Amino acid sequence: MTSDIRLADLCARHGGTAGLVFREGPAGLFFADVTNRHAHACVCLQGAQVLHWQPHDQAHPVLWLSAGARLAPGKAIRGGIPICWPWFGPAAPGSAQPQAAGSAHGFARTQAWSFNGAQALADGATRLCLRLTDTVQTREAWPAAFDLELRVTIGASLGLELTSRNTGSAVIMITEALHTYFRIGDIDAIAVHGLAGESYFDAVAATAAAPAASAEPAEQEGAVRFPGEVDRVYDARGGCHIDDPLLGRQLHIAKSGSASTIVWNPWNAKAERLGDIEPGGWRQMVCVESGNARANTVRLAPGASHCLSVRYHVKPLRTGAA
Ligand code: TA6
Repeated sequence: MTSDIRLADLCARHGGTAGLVFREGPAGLFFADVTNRHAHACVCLQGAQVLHWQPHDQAHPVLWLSAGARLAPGKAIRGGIPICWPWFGPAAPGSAQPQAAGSAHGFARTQAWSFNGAQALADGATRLCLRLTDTVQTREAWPAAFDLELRVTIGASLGLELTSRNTGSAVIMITEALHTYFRIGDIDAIAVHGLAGESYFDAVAATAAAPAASAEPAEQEGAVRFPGEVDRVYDARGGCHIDDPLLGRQLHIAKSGSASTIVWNPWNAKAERLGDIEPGGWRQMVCVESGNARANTVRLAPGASHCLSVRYHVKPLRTGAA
């Protein structure tokens, strides 16, 4: 289907619902823009990736999108909410070899998802549904049959529900994460609360020290702060929140179906190596990701399904806290 027919088809079937407009970007990617009485949002159909969410009462977007993001077919987009699936990290659960270079965090975020519908909800929010099922290409990367659905609810809060279903005849094992980049005032000023006492894998310590350093989990003391690069996978089932005194807000993260919380900021050296973060851009972002990573593998029997869901909302922050 040529792109202009595809765009016309999307507009004909779903355009106009609940403030939804489709557009085609410069590199042929398709975007769904939503404006309702609560917020603006943008979702890229490649990867079903939420790129923007800004409630009307917020002076700044809640999600961070790199000014250096590569908006091109098959390229992972730096920012918003990438969907890491069916593996989080370099390799599929139980696989002997790391995946082919460039496929860290799985393939879902670089695949073209289908747009399955839009709904105007009674409270004025907009719900979008996108879907990805296995293809020859995905089966080459991961020999499994699956049906993956994302429901995005755009309102005064932002909700995502990622449902994985095993449509094959063999058990499948997945790891996953909603790899959310939050927009903050400055990395020096923020703190992440709600993870105190949780054990975590310190990926920075593991790469810097002997392999033994990666074996012993650490325990979080107090709030998470960012004196340098932080890359931690917490065993944590509860929510957390980010205190941002510079932007005067608290970003609240509620979740279900998730046994792992990942906290990441690349700091300057890694940001430069990544190559798609504008100079200094790393100072205005922090990743707090909800998923099931490392040992928290999700096992799906044939026909079984699993739902990972998050809900983000913003509250004012009294100055001086953090
Ligand atoms: O979630 C943290 C992390 O696993 C970091 O180790 C870093 O690799 C980040 O994800 C970004 O990964 P990406 O493949 O999107 O560049």
